[in-house]
Amino acid sequence: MHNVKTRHNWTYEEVKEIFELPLLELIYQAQTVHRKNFDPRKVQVSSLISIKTGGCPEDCSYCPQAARYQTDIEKNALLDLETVKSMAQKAKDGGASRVCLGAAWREVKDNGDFDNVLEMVKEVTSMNLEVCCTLGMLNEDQANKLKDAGLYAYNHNIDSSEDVYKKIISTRTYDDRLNTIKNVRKAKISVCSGGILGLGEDTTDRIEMLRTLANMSPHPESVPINTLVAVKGTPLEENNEVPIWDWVKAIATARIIMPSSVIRLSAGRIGRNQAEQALCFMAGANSIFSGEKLLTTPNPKENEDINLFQTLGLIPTEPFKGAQIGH
Ligand code: SAM
Ligand code: DTB
Ligand code: SF4
Repeated sequence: MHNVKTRHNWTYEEVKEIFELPLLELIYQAQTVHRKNFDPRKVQVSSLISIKTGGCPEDCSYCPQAARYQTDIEKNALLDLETVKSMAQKAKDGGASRVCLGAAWREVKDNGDFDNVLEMVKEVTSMNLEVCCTLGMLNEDQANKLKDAGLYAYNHNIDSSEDVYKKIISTRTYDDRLNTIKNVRKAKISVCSGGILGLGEDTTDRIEMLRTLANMSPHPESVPINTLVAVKGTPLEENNEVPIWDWVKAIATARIIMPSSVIRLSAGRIGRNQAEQALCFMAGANSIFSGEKLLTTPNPKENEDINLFQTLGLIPTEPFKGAQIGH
């Protein structure tokens, strides 16, 4: 049995040994670690708001928002403050403790749009909501400005192993990604970083991705584990749906090697039944994205999630009561 001591020096072999445990043993160990660190009934609920949709110059093969792929999404320029506030209020009324403002940008630029985002961060934070942003690459100065505006968390995923990353994105490097995460960390903003299953990776890549996250010091406070939402028009449109067992395995391994992080059952919940999602919670997931849309793709409807929480006896976490920064 793996104890709950937080470590940042995992070897590939150690993570592999956990990842390849017999599945029910893995779930049991993950649930045991989970209960030592968290209230097992509490699940943190985040809601995504796409503040700037589509037209992105990057070539991430999975992403419907990349300008170079012909996908059926509704593009828009940066939303105005009032629209964002009313969407945030709706998310709060629906039980969300965090809203994540997402922009289809390669990087933040020091311009009027960024000033408007800083204003959104201030206003939404004052509604007693945790605000997370995902805006692409950031330098140290921009991270500090977001922190000063009250930003609670910043999402920047490593997506997969470095090897797979090179195959799915050519317009930036894994090191660019890690560097932004460092800038966020330096600004004392809570880090949200995870990945996507179903990009064509093998088990080795999944283990490497989880090991890279677990060897960050401190661990990301929040770790979204997405499964690919295959979107027509993107290079990965024909990829197969990730089997639920693969999702459970990745979540359980993440739970054991990052015992105090919030593990988010992220994109890809739509079409998964209650029993499948319950297995993910048993394996240590303790966060979801709520709302009928992720950024551009569908997510379970509000009443389905209310029903899920009722059936499983889950309770949404209050704002600012999740994982503390720096473990
Ligand atoms: N442009 C910024 C960036 O790339 O960091 C922020 C927005 S981007 C859409 C945020 C994350 O969404 C990506 O890093 C990726 O992990 C995830 N994502 C995008 N498209 C996805 C898809 N089709 N299925 C699952 N996850 C996806
Ligand atoms: C994360 O890991 N997943 C979210 C959030 N962080 C920004 C995004 C999922 C996007 C899924 C595809 C879409 O809806 O466009
Ligand atoms: Fe752009 Fe982010 Fe989509 Fe990549 S994942 S194409 S950077 S919006």
